[in-house]
Amino acid sequence: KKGSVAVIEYQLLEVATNNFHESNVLGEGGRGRVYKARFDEKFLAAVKKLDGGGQDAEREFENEVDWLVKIQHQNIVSLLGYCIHGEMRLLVYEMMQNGSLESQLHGPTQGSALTWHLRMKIAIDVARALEYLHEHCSPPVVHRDIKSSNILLDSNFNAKLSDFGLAVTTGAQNKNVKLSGTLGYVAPEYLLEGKLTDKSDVYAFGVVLLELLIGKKPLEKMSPTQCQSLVTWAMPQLTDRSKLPNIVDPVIKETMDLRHLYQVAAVAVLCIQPEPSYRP
Ligand code: ACK
Repeated sequence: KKGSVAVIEYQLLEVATNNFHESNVLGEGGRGRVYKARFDEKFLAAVKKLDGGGQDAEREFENEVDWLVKIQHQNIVSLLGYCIHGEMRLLVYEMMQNGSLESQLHGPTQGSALTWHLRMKIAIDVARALEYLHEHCSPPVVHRDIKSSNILLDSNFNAKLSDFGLAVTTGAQNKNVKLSGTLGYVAPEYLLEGKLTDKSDVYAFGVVLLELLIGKKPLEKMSPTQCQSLVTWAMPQLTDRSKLPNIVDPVIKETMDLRHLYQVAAVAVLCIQPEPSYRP
């Protein structure tokens, strides 16, 4: 046992996932497949089997275990156990029956299960997880990869934050941290200047809020250079209230501090197709 997280025998996981059979695949993530595991009649869990991804993958596996041993919160997915078996790295999580927010919003059901009330509740759940990481952890923890595919929903649609492979604490050592995250969610000051603070998560959370509101995905197929030039292009345009995209509510447009609007609008520009005049 490490903290309250169990070290689980590989053979047990083979049985629980029916030898990692295709029929038990819950989905595919950036670092590997996730399988449904049945330990007995009542107890289900999700097992992430990491692809052998070299040093980066190994570092992310260790980071994920180290953080989730320390961090426990009702809006953060619980790590129940992990397993190291030769080259194999397995992470065992509580089962989140309704999958990711991304698959709910952009999958075949196109968000039809998500009422406005639920969307609001999901936003509050994620905000609670971030409040915990930024305000109650000492030193504060920056997740660095807030996005809809890392927000999981349980059988009652309670939202929990997952994937702490890239999480870091704020502080001096961040100077050498490699630029990472997901394009479309990465804060402009981090992308352009490498400046990382807990506000980078807040920016990404803003993108998630817009996804919840408008049901569209941010522009994730852009190259880093395209994304960077889009952000650089967007910034000066957004210092003028009258140029703000129509998605911003007129009352908010009039009353909100322009610096905040500027940030909201920058997110909106990243989420919605750029104007035809823009050429990356
Ligand atoms: O969107 P999904 O259905 O929900 O597909 C992805 C896939 O695995 C890769 O991340 C699903 N997934 C991840 N963790 C869990 C979990 N703890 N419980 C249930 N499904 C999960 C995710």
